[in-house]
Parts: sequence; C-alpha cells; structure tokens
Amino acid sequence: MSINVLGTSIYSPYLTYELTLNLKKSKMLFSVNKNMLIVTLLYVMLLTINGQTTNSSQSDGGMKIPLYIGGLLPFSGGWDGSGLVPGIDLALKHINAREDLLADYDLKIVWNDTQCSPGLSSRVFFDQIYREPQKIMILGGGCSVGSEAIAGTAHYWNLISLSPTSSSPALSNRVKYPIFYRTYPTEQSLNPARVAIMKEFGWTRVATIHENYELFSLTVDDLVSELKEANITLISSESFVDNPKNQIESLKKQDAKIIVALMYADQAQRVFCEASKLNMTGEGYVWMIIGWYLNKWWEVDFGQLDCTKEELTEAVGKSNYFAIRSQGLSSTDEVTIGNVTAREFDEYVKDQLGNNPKYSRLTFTIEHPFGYDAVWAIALALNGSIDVLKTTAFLDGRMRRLEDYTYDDKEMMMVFFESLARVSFLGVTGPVSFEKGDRVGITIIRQLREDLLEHKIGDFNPVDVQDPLRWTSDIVWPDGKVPLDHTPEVIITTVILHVTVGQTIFISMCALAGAGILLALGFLVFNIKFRKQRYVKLSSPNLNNLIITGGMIVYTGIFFSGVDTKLVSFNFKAVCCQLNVWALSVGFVLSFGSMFSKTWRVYQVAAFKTPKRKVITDQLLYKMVAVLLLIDVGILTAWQVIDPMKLVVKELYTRDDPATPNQLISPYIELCESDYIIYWLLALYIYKGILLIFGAFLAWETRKVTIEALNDSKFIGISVYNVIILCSIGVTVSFLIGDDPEALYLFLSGIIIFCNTVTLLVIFIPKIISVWKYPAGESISATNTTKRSNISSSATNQSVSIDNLTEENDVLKATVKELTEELEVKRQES
Ligand code: ABU
Repeated sequence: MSINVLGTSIYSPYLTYELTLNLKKSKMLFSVNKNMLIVTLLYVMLLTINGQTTNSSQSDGGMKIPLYIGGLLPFSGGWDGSGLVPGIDLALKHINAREDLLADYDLKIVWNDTQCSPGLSSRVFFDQIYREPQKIMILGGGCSVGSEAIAGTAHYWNLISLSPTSSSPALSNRVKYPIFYRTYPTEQSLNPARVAIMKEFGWTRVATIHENYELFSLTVDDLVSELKEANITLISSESFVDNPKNQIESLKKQDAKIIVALMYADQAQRVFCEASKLNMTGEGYVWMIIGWYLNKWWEVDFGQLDCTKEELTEAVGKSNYFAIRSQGLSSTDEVTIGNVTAREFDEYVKDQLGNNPKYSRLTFTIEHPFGYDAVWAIALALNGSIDVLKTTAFLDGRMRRLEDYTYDDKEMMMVFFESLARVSFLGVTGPVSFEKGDRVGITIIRQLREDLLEHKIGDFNPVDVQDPLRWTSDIVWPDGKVPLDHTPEVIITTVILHVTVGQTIFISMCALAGAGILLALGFLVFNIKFRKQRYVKLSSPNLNNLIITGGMIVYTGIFFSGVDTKLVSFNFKAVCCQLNVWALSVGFVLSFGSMFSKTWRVYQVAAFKTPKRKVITDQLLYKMVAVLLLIDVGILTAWQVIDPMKLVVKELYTRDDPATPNQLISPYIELCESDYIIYWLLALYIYKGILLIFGAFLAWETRKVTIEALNDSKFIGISVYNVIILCSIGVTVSFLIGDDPEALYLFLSGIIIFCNTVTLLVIFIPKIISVWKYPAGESISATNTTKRSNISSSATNQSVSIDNLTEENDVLKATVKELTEELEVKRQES
C-alpha cells in the first residue's frame, strides 16, 4: 500500500485545543479499516499531547512543500460553521492524494474561530498574517460580517479570501472587496423565491424586519424592488441592532401578518421571544426566516434572552414559518471532482461528526458541502497558477513558484486571482465557477412542523422560467386555511333584545297566584258558611272577609307585574304598572288592617278592664279599616296625580352573542318608573311599617288572651314576621338583580305569594280545623272550661295572676254580651 501523508492543522487560541492530524492515504477513501483508524487516532493523541505540529510529510518521491491556507470560520455565534471542517479536511485529503494536482505540494489549513464577529474576524486575520507560516490564501470568513472585515483588509496584503458560505450582497462590491470570491449564492438571490411564495398565496401586504447588517439590509433593499415589481405592498420595514421589541410592536400595530425576518439566529431568538409576547407567533401569522440556521436553532444558548428556553420553544413551535435557503448539497448522483458523489460526501460528513472523536465538538450544518468545494476551488486555482508562474515575466525578472508567494507580491496575487476566475468544476454543491459573478442556484423552501423539524415543502429554480416554484410536499396550515395578509374586516351586527319575563315563568307564577285566589275564595266560602258557628263568629267573620279580599287583591298584582309588551300594548302595560302598586298596597292594607283592627278589639277588651267599657262593634272596626285604606289610597292617588308612573325603556350593556360570531346583543328592559318613585315608595313603606309595628304591638299585648277564637296574636306574629323578613330581603335583592326582569319577577312574586298564602293559611286553617272538630261550636266553652280549670288549677298551684283571670272574665263577658245581642236579633227575626 502506497503511503501518502495528509497533514491538516486545526489551531485556534479561542478553541483551547490544538489538533494535528496525519492520515495515511488509502486506496479506497471510505474503506479506512478499523485498526488503521485506531492507530491513527493514537498517533493524533500522541502528537496533541506533545504539542507537536507536523507541517510536512514524506511523499512517495520525497519531501512535499507545504502550502498553508488560513482558515477563518465561526465555530460559534450567530451562525456556527464548525460543521464544515470534516468536509474541508476531506477535500484536503482528496487534493493531497492527487498526483496530477499540486503534485509537489502538501496543502494545509490553519484554523481560527471568528465567532461570527466582525471585530474578532479582523483580530484573527491579523494573527494569521503576522504568525508563521506564510498563508497563500484565506478560506473564510464564514459569516458575512466576518468576511466583510477580512476581505476589506486582506487585499492590502495581497491575500485572496474565498468564503465558502458568506451570502451578503455587499461582498459583490469589487471596489470594497476587490479580491474576494465565494462559493455561496447571495442572500438576495433568494428574494425571487420569497416573492413567488407571496404570489402563490395571494399575499399583497407584507412586512420585513432585519438585523442591522449589510447582509440583511441589502437583501431587504433588493426585496423592496422585487415586491414593487410584483405589486405587493410593503407595509413596514423594520430594522434593529440588538433589541427588536419596539420593531415587533410596530409590526403588530400595523397589522403585519406576513413577515420576512432576516437576522442571525441569536437575534431570531429575540424576535420570536418578543413576537410571542404579542401573540404573533401563532395562527394568522406567517414568518419567512433564514434557512441556514442550525437545526433547532431556538435551543442554542446565545446568552441573555427575555424568554425561558421553554417559552421560546413553545413560541417557535406554534409559529408558522418558512425557512428559505440556497440548496447546498447537489441533488444529482454525478461523481464530483473529488471522485465522490454528493450523497456519499454527505453521509461521510454526518458519520464523521457523529462518530469521529476529533469532530465531537463540532456542530452539523446543512451548508457543509460549500466548504469542500471552496477548498477544491483554491487548490485548482493554485494548481492552475503553477504553469502561469513559470511563464510570467515578473517585474524583478525572477521566476516564481507557489512557495515564493509573500504578502508583498501583488503580481503573484494577480496570477492566483485570475486563475481562480478560470476555475470551473463539478463540486458537491453542483457546478462551481466564478466567471458569471455570484452563484445562482436552486432555493429550498422548508416549513416547521409540529415535530419541531423543518420539512422541505418545495423549491424554486430561477432557470425554469415557466414554472420556477415547485411544491414537493403539502403545506400544513395551523387551522387548515391559508392565512390572510391582514386581519379580516368583521361586520358586526347588533341585535336589539327585549329582555323580559319568560312565558313559562309568567304563566307558572300566574297559575300559583290563581291557585292562591282559589284558596282565598275557598276560605271566603267557609267563612260565610260558618259565620254563625261560634268559633268563626268569635273571630269576627266580617273582618275575616276583608282579610281574604285583601289577600285576593294582592294575588292579582302577580299578573300586573309580570305582563309585558309582548303580550299587551305598551299603554296597557303602563296601566299595569299602576295597577300593580295599587293591588299590592291596597290588598296589604285591607288584609293586615282588618287583621290588626280585630286584634285591636281584643286588645281593648284585654287591656282596659273597667266594667263600663265601651263595646267595640264590627262597624267601628270597618271604619278603622276604611281610615287605613283612605290613607293608603291618599298616598297612591297623590302619587298617580303628581308623579304618574310611566313605562320606560332602559338599555343594558351591549355584549357578544355567544351563539353567533360577530354579533352583538343590545338588551333592554322595560321599567315602571316615575320621577320621584323613591319618595313615594318610601312613604308607602313607612306607612306600612308603622302598621306592621302596630300589628306586632297588638299581637304582643294580646298574646295571653286564652280564647283561641279571639286571639290571633300568634298568627299575626307569624304574618308580620314573614312580611318584615321577606320584604327586607326582597328590597335588597331587587337592587342587586334589578336589571334581570325575569329573576326579579320570579323572586318578588315568590315572596308575595308565599307571604300572602302563609297569612291566609295561618289565620283560616285553625278555624277550619275547629269547625271540623266541633261543628256545633261547643269547643269554645269546652276549651275555655278546660283552660279555665287549668288556669284555676294553675292559679292555685302556681299563683297565676288575678289579672289573667280578670282578663278572661272580661272577654267572656263580652262574648256573653255579643251572644245576648245575637239572641235578641234572632228573637226579633223570629
Ligand atoms: N450562510 C451562513 C452564513 C451567512 C452569512 O453570514 O453570510
């Protein structure tokens, strides 16, 4: 096996390690056997430990002369080009193995890390030229910002720089960068693809945001022209240095939905972080970003960021972005200049990055094939210069060889420069030549999917004039629809809604009130039928009739308060407003006034025990009730005359219609109102309050009257208690649910029906039970006898006061008097 030694030196003060690799040539490039690899690695380690650098080695025929290329790539920073190294090493290996190419030379590379920084690129460039060995050409920079710094200076040292990956349109400027070459297409060459995508989806309103570097600003400048030609409106073009917050806010304000974002990966993280805070990374937004970022670029730690790693991953994950870049690896199966196909080369690099410990700290980049081709271009240019150098008449009259090159030798540089211009070969990125200015190749369009991987969905071939844009896979839109380039104009309709009491509720409450009226009628019939029965008679049946009538009137209020203009006319509803107040007020006074007046009679009998007491007849009690009614009617009449109640419409808050998108509901209610309603209500409440207090007083004072038929005190107590508690709750709740007519109606009607019914029941059920038990009325005397004997026995045994007995005596006397009168009447009738 013939042995040819390939030396590749990787050196960087910023990488903290130095590697020198000597690989023996094997006939089959990809069949380096395992043992040999182990021996080689051990050799590498040994040399590394000893800090040795082997710059030249023995060839078959004797010593080869080393030629050094200065390698300046970013191994970190906004774009990491370290993944190019295995391909570059392979290119050197292939070149040095060739006997027809640079036969007397051993091509080597000396590395420095530029960290994608313009300043550091200048610094390491000067390191390269001021340190031994002499460099014959520069391979780099990798980032445009670095290439601009290097190429802008290198020409003063007559040093040609060839960048494998720089895409800034600025680098095409031959005045600023007179001896710069690159194997990479410019970023602006992707603009036709960007515009084609916009046209494809009918987007005519787009915006851009870019980092403030020439690479991006010149690309945007070119894009502006292309957009104009395509009749696409650029609504905003934002640029930033290192904090895109304000620019993202501006895009949001301008309703930008389709956004071309051009920046290095570290700034792309900031852009997506800020955009996510404004909900601009989800549905409805399309981002067209740089396609040459590393895989999972959002996970790279670039330092300070306003989002956590998780937040950024979520923001990017839900974003809808297209990544657009130049095609790197050739898609053909042709054997390239290095006797390897593009696919074989790609597999080799991936394998090396995955399995070769030497490359363990390097990161894969999809652009790695450009490094391989760039080294080949340098080698071919140098090789092509050998013969030219032999035949060129130099000013000093001496001949030149490649190894004679120095930084002062402009003539040699010109030979290399022209030789490079003639280079033309098939590389792993496709045909490579520098004759026609910048390379123009196929553009690859990829889309981020749910699996957080960029999937190729199409390509753009500018050579295919008819149909340059080709979709190779379905595009996945988050909600299945192509996003719009603007927020859709929404026509909002407003529906006026009359909020009223539901029919079911109204009918139910009216039915309950109707049942209450029937119950009251039943009590009325009972009261009339058994008015002569002693128990009923003693309870003042005529006044009981008034109580029942009052109760029935109160029930009618349920209808008046619930009826609305869907059922009756507006005017009738206005009348119902009045009727409701009248019904409740008059019904209450009639009912409770009667109840209290007859209790007042009991109170008179019980409280004033003089023998010559005035007899209180029903007539007198009627008059009392009439007076109470008159006061009530007076207040109501004054209200109606001075400040009549009207039906007014009150508009409520407009709200979204949950059932219909883009529809608002503007609800209104109808209210019974008068200008000074609060004062009128206050007058009625005070009046009724006094009445209730009076009733409560009478109930308390008559609580010891032992004749059940006479004594309604505990029933009055229950009724008063009910009314006070429930009315207080009712008034409070009315304020809270005043704008919900149905709830208010349900609640207030419930309270009224309950109070009214309880009042009727507690007053009449004991009477019915008594009549049912003692139809002839003997119960009174029986009960009283029993009670009296009980009281007597109590008096004996427990010293019950004489007052009690006196009171009972008085009551019984009054009863005797009434019965006597009744007897007299009967006698006269007969
Ligand atoms: N193609 C990756 C590097 C981009 C640039 O800085 O030009």
